[in-house]
Amino acid sequence: MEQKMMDYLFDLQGYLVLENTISVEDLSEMNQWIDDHWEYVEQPWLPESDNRLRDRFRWIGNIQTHTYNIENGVNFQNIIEGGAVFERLIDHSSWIELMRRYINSEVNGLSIHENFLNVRGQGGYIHIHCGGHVPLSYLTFRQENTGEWMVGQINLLLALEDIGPGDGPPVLVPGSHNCTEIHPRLEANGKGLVYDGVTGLPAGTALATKEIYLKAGDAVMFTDAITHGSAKRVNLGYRRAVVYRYSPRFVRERFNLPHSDQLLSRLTAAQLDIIQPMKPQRPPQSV
Ligand SMILES: O=C(O)CCC(=O)C(=O)O
Ligand SMILES: [Fe+2]
Repeated sequence: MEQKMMDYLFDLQGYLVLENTISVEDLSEMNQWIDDHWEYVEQPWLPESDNRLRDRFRWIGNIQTHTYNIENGVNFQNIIEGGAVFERLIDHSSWIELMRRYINSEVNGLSIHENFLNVRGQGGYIHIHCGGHVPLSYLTFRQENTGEWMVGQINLLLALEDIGPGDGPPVLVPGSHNCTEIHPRLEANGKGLVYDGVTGLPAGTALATKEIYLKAGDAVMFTDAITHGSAKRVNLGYRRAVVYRYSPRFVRERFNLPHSDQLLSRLTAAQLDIIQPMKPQRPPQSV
């Protein structure tokens, strides 16, 4: 699609669907990674105890089995530690120039706020969250005075298998990044919420949401300012997706998970600039 058309649609809707973004080899390699780690899908967390869920997350090297809420399924956080195929996604040519353009990386630099692989079984979903009403620092979209791009976070959700009706697709409220009215499900006692922790309902049943269907290898990129979540997965089996969130370099990593020396030594200079945008500074070693 022509750049001008993409700009118009991204501005208007707050999201773009990118088709066929990655090779079939990369797709099957990522699916193979999931198959190889299936025991973590079946038993993502350490046995129940008095500990909070976050104390029960497991580790595969530097990758953490995480969830925001148990119904979201398992997030393999820090999946860039999972091998070359996940490293390639950091600055993949199918989307990196769009990220740079809309985040305005010439001024803001570029970083990844969070990267994970999500596997979600039957009954799983995400509650509705975000929207134009939320005063969260990285939910910017444009510079107010000049109108230049200044998107504070763009999520890239890549489907590793087809995601259709009943598969628990992501849902978005098109245009809601520009909406000042509070989405009805995000209003409690006259105040706007960031996240619907009140109703416990899947986002797919909320007003004005649109299900986004993706073929394996397609991706949806959306401003985190848009009101979104996912529909409940009613079909058997599991939804497989990868999420990388791009932000200005001033936005710190969400969970501060470790980068191994091996990973850092393998990354290209361009990838390293994204993963470690603020290089650690140390005084010179005294002898
Ligand atoms: O899992 C989904 O479909 C939605 C994910 C989501 O809310 C996000 O990536 O910010
Ligand atoms: Fe989200």
